[in-house]
Amino acid sequence: MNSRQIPPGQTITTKFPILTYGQVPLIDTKEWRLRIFGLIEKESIFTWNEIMLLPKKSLVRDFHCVTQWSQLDNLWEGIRFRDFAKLVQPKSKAKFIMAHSYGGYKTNLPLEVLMEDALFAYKHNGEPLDPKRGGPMRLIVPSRYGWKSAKWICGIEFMDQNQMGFWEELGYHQNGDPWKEERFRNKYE
Ligand SMILES: Nc1nc2c(c(=O)[nH]1)N[C@H]1C(S)=C(S)[C@@H](COP(=O)(O)O)O[C@H]1N2
Ligand SMILES: [Mo]
Repeated sequence: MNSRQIPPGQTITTKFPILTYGQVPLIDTKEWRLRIFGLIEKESIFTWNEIMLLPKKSLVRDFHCVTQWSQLDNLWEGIRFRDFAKLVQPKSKAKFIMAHSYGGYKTNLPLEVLMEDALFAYKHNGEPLDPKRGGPMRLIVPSRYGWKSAKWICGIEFMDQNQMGFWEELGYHQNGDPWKEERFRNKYE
């Protein structure tokens, strides 16, 4: 028996689940770009070498997919969103972000959630992030369901109002906190 606390309705998996809508894009780090736009002081486009100049941070966290599997103790290495935000300076009006991915996937979150412990991750369990798992770079938002952790990240848009991403438009929750079981959006929200 594992006595570890996991969120309600979840089951621990020891497999290596991959959940992707559409095809896996293959992006060379030489071609990779991260576009920062919307309500920030300076719109900018980061190259791989530029983002790699920022401080690095390792994080061990459980990963919870809304389809009810949880994967324990993932070791991620990346750049903290918080450190990144210092550089791009969101305007005070910016309250939400849309994470954009290569391939067109997108997902929205309150800015303050990303400021907690979100990472731009490029390593998983000590290895460069596999393309299937979002390499070369993905977002990891440990406090939310997995769909908020956008793989193949290519853009962050800062917004004053919440807008819906891919799964959110299909009825999934705006916030997606697994401990509150925020799986689906209330019809009237
Ligand atoms: N770009 C993109 N990011 C994505 C997805 C996707 O389909 N496309 N799936 C999400 C979902 S539902 C989950 S649970 C996790 C799965 O991450 P994994 O494949 O590393 O297990 O990625 C999330 N990020
Ligand atoms: Mo998921």
